[in-house]
Amino acid sequence: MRFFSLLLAAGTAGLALAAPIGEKKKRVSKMKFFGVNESGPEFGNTNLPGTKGKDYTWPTLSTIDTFVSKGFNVFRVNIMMERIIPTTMTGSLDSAYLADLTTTVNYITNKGAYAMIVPHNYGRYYSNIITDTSNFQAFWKTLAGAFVSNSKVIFDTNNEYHDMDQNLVVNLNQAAINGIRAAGATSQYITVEGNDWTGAWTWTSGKNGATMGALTDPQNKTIYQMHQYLDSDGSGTSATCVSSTIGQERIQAATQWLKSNGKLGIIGEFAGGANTQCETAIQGMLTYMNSNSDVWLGALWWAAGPWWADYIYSIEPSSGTAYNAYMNILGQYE
Ligand SMILES: *[C@@H]1O[C@H](CO)[C@@H](O)[C@H](O)[C@H]1NC(C)=O
Ligand SMILES: CC(=O)N[C@H]1CO[C@H](CO)[C@@H](O)[C@@H]1O
Repeated sequence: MRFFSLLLAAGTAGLALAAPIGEKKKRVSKMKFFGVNESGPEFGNTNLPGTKGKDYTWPTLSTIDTFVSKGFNVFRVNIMMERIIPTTMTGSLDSAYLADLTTTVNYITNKGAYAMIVPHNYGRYYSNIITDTSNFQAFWKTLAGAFVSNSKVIFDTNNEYHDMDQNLVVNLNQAAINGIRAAGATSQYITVEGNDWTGAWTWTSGKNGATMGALTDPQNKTIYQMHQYLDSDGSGTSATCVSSTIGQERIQAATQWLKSNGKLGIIGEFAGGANTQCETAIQGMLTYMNSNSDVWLGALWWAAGPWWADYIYSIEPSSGTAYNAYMNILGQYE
């Protein structure tokens, strides 16, 4: 039993909530990464490229400080492919969007944290499923080329492929790995995502388990990114969780898959509503991950960002619904 288990017991009894949110917790997790999604640059995606400040925005940098001071060490920065490389995937970087992305990334990595760059594109470019793997490889070679010298950047090939041919999803992930490494970005971690919204709970019952293990990376620094919400359909749209034990239950089979296949995983998105049942379920999942930290490298809450308003999972400091419900809980696992 590790120290965090004691904290967890205290939390269940309501005692951990006595700690002020501003207090930095002792790092008790064995997991390498713990962090949040940063939303904003991918907003307004029905208007491409759209206008900064009107259709989309960038994270408020001071909020990064708040998370870092509490021990969070990874930020998943959501961008749009069409904004960073407009018109065609074989095109060039948009200098204004790249400058803003670089400002955000450097701010994060200068604090010693990791910045995970993820095109929030669901395997689509201008709403069409990406079928040309060589164009996708070119996209990634160009984008990764801008961050070659920053080893604290993590490249996430795409957010939540879904309703796509399974082999295509595998091939797109492989093309991204090839493009990133061909750019000379050899020190960075890459996360790959599966079909079916990369759900952990369907990883082995669906087709990901049978196919995604085939990916190869010459640097052997590829992590399998899965997402897990705890509402009935696993979509992350309800504040109600199925049960207080649904967290660990939903990731058990995926954990076994990682172990049997010698792979490493990360839960790139998870969240629950601000209620006792969800809070217990979230703690159960993180505790389970912590005790399987040989394969689970970390977890990232969905989501922070300045434009979430009263969104059920908003962890934006300091008014977000989840900020107040979950910061002390998550603080046990950073
Ligand atoms: C690649 O990484 C995995 C996961 O850490 C490890 O089990 C495996 O031994 C590594 N393979 C090589 C060839 O280093
Ligand atoms: C579960 C969840 O919050 N999904 C959101 C992911 O991000 C996109 C784009 O910001 C939103 O539209 C989804 O609602």
